[in-house]
Amino acid sequence: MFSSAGHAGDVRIFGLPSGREFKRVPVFNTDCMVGWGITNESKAIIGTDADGRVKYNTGDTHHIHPSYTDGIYDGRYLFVNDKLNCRLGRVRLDTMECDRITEIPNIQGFHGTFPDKRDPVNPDINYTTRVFCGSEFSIPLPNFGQGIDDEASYRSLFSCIDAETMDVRWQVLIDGNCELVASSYDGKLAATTQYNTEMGVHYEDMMSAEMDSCLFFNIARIEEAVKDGRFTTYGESKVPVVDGLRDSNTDPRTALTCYVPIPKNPHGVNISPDGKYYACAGKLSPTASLIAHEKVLQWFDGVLADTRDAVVAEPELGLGPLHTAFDGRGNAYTTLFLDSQIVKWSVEGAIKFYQGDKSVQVVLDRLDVHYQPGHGFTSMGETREADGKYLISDNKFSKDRFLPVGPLHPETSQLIDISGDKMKLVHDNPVTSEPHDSIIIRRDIIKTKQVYALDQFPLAIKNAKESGVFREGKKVTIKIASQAPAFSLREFRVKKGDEVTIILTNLDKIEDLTHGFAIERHNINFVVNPQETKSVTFKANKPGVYWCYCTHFCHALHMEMRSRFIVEP
Ligand code: CUK
Ligand code: CUA
Ligand code: CA
Repeated sequence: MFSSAGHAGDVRIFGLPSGREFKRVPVFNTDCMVGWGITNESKAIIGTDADGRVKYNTGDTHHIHPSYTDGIYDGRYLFVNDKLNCRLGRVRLDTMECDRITEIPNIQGFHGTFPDKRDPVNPDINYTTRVFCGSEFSIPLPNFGQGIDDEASYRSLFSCIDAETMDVRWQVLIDGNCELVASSYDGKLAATTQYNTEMGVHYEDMMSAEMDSCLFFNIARIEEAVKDGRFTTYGESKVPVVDGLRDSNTDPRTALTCYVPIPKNPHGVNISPDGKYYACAGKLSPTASLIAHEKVLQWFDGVLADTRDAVVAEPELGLGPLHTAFDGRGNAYTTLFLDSQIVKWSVEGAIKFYQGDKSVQVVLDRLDVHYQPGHGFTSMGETREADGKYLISDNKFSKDRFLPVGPLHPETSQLIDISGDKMKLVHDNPVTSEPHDSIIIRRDIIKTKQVYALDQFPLAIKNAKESGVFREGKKVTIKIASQAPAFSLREFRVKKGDEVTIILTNLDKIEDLTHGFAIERHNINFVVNPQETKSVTFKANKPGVYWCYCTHFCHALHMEMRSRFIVEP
């Protein structure tokens, strides 16, 4: 299970069904264990300001989704959003490390994200090439001080990022906002729920209308418009922005967007594993709305007159419905925030009921969870191979459920067996705030590299004999190697005022033999895995002797694994 960690800014990896946590992968946060945000290599990925400092060291991840091939996770990438600083991060699944971060222009509140599942026009491309990103907060465009009080002109954009290059490909100007995002299995559509079709600035305005929307994007048409030059740009951004506003898209045969009305401040949009339906939870309405993929396509073909007719069911489920997951056997599981429940319901049953057959039992089971669930998700549930084994309810409150640990409580992650007719709660975990959204991947899909290869690192030294202190004016480069239980240099000397770059290569080849490198009173701390190279750059300002030591327990002589960094006055 891979979880986005909310305002902690990282990604977490758990084993199931035990719920044991294996690893945290820093992405938008700073992590002094591995040195994320400290090493030059990680800073280059995160992005730096003119002074070489990390541009943002905060983040708020909400959604995490892996790349697909043929409707199934392919083990290449994980994509994770940062709502706070509008960035998309990419984690390589072979090393479980973040390798790219892209900042999206022209938006605020980047919330929902989902990779596409195949190309809308080229049938040979059956894997993820784009990532869709929705922005929740509307702002003046461009946002450099004009239009502050003209709130009616604030707008949100829907963005598309290239999954390989991580460049922002295009954006769509819309009415209302974006919240969650989904992508269709045939690649043709992306969807986002909109709770603020009112385009209110204050919460009472945002909930004034009875109906909001699920908004659909016709990907092939949008890319056609970009190709034809039918776009604008804002401020310094070069990203093409096409017009997806309501009034500009009233002719279905040319429309880029389709607004399907649903009640009320909807939350969550999830597509069923057969690719047929989008389930949107009502949040302020006790219902979920089921929208048929085929009917939305019919509207774009000019065959379906009223967009509301794309809704094929709207079952009443309970209070505060947020997110829906599927088991691949025709059942849906919706989290009820206010009722603190998971409700299991039949998709076909709900459709028949909506068509008028009131004898059908729509709701099949209810299970109390502890307490107030946000996301619920099933094993492989967002793929064609939904296996119907497990559902996890990530609950926002634990209250009195675990040993008290002070005013900040852990949250509760609950494992539910959904293989039978009745849901069964089988395990509970306290989790550090906050696993926001997660996905459960079958383990055979993940194939990791357990040891690096030195030739991946241009700065690596191949042999301890290449170690040394290399001076060019006031710039000093220290090349050093780690090999248990010693660093290749017992000491290295620089002069006060030098700019020092330390390049550390771990020459140990054995799996799991990681070393750390920390310098007393210099705010430097990172690890190098076997056959990996990392570097740090800093100013030597304080004359003296500073011990460098290995922080990662590596050997019986781990404590003795040290070197002296000497700054001459
Ligand atoms: S949103 Cu938080 S519970 Cu950001 Cu995924 Cu629904
Ligand atoms: Cu090397 Cu501890
Ligand atoms: Ca609303």
